[in-house]
Amino acid sequence: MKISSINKTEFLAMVEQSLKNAIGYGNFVIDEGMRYATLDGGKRVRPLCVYYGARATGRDAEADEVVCLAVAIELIHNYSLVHDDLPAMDNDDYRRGKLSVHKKFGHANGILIGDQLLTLASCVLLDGARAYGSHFARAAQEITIAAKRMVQGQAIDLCGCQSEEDYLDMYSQKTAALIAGAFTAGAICAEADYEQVEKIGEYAENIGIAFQLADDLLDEGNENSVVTLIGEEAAKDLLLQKTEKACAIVREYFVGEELSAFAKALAVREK
Ligand code: GRG
Repeated sequence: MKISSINKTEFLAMVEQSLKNAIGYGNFVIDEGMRYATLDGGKRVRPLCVYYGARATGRDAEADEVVCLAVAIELIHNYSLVHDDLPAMDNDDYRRGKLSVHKKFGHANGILIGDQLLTLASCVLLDGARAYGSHFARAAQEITIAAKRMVQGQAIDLCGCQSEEDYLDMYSQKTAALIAGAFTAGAICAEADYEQVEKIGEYAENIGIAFQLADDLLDEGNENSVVTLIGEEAAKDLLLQKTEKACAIVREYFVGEELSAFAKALAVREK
C-alpha cells in the first residue's frame, strides 16, 4: 500500500496499532510504564511530520515503511517527555492531564521507562532497516541524528540562555530537530532527491521553532522562554515570520497545500 493512498486518519490509526504492537502486552512495570507514557494521549505531531514528508516530494513511499519511521520517532518523543519531567530536569508532576511517569511509577522506574522507550525505538528502526533495505536505513539515520540534537538542545537549555539568539539555537536543537528529522526521514523514504531533502529540512526547522514559540506563548508561567526576554508581541511576530518563511519554501519547491496547511495549523495550535 502506498502512502499517497492513505489519509491522515487512516495513517494515525496504523501508527497507533504499530505503537501498541511495538511496546507489547507484557505486565512488567516497565511495559506498563511504556504503555502509560505513550498510548492514549499525545497529538502525534511527529508521526504526521513523517507522513507529510513522505507525501511532499511528488514521489511515493510504502506505507509500512513510513509507519515504522513514525512509530520510532513517537517512541523517542515520548522518552524525551518522560525524562524531561524527572526531578533533575523540569520536575513536573503532570503530563497530558495525568500524573507524570515518575510520579506514577517512581523515580528510578521513570528513568528506566524513558531508557526503554529509546531502546525500543532503535529496535524498531533496525528491524525496519533489515526488512526494507538501505534507503530505509538512510531515513532512519535522520531520526537518530535528530535525537542526538534534541539531547544537545536540552543540555543548552540546562545551561541557560542569555539572548534571543541563544534561545533560537536551543529551540532549533531541542524542538525543531525532531520535527525536521521526521520530515527528512519521510522524504528520504519516498526517495526524495538531495535538494528536496534539504528544502523540507529547512521548512521543518522553521515550523519547529514556530511550534516551540506557540508552546511558549501558551505557557504563560514559564520564566525560561524567549517570550520573557523579548515580550509577547515580538514572540508572536517571530512565530509569524517563521511560519511565513516555511510557507515560502513550500511555494518555491513543493506542490499542493498540505505542507502550508500543516505549518499554519501548528502555529495556531492549542495545548
Ligand atoms: C530529557 C532527553 C531529554 C530531552 C528533553 C523534547 C524535550 C527535550 C523536552 C520536552 C519538553 C518541551 C517543552 C519540549 C519542547 C517541545 C514540545 C513543545 C514538546 C511537547 O510536544 P507536543 O505538544 O506533546 O507534541 P504531545 O503531548 O502532544 O505529544
